[in-house]
Amino acid sequence: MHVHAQPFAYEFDLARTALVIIDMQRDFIEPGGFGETLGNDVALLEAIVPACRAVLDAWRDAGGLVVHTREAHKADLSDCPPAKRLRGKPSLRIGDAGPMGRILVAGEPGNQIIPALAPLPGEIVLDKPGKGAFHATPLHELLQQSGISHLLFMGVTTEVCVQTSMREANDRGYDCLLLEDCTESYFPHFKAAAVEMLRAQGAIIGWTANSTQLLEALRSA
Ligand code: TIU
Repeated sequence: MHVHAQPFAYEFDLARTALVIIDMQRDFIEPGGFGETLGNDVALLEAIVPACRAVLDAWRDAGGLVVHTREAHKADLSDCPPAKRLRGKPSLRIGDAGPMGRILVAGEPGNQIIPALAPLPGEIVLDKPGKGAFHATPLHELLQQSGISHLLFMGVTTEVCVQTSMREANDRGYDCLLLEDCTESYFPHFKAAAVEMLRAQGAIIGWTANSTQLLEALRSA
C-alpha cells in the first residue's frame, strides 16, 4: 500500500504492519488524572479522538494488527523508578489516590483506555512503565512473532510517549509512520516541532501523514 506522506511516499504491506495506539487512557485525556497532576490543561487532547476512531475502525475492517499501550505501574510501584515518582512538584505523585483512583497504577479507573478506543478481544494491550513502548515490555518480541516490519503511530502525547516509542521502534528496524491528526500534545508548539523533526533529514526517524491519506490508501487497496 502507498500513502501520500512526508517527506516522501510511505509503502507498507498490511500483513506486516501494526497500528500502535499510545496511551489513549483517561489519565491523559480526562481531568483528575496524571496529565492534570503535572499541571497540564488536558482539554486539548480530546479533539483527536474522532480521527483516531476512524483510523481504528478502518484498520480493524482491513484486518490489521492493533496494539494498545497504557503508561501504567504495578500497584506496589516496583516498576516505577524513584527518579520518576519523585521528580518535580506534581499535585499528586504516581501511586497517590486521585479522583480516578491511584495515579498511573494498572487497573485503576484512570488507567483505562477511553471507551471510544477500547480494545477488542484479540488486540494486544501492553502496560508500559516508561515513556517508550519498547522499554521493559515484550512489544518487540510480539511484533517479531507476527512478522511486523512497519508501524503506524497514534496517541498521546506527541513529544513524550509517542516520539519516544517511535524513536525506539526506528532503532529496532521498523519503518514508522506518525498520523499527525491522531496525536496531540499539551503544548501545540512541541507537537509541531516533533512532527517536523521526526520526518526531517529524509525521514530520519520516520514518515508523517494525515489520517485521511491513510484512509484513502486503505480504500483504494
Ligand atoms: N506528560 C506527558 O506529556 N506525557 C506523559 O507523561 N506520558 C505520555 O506521553 N503518554
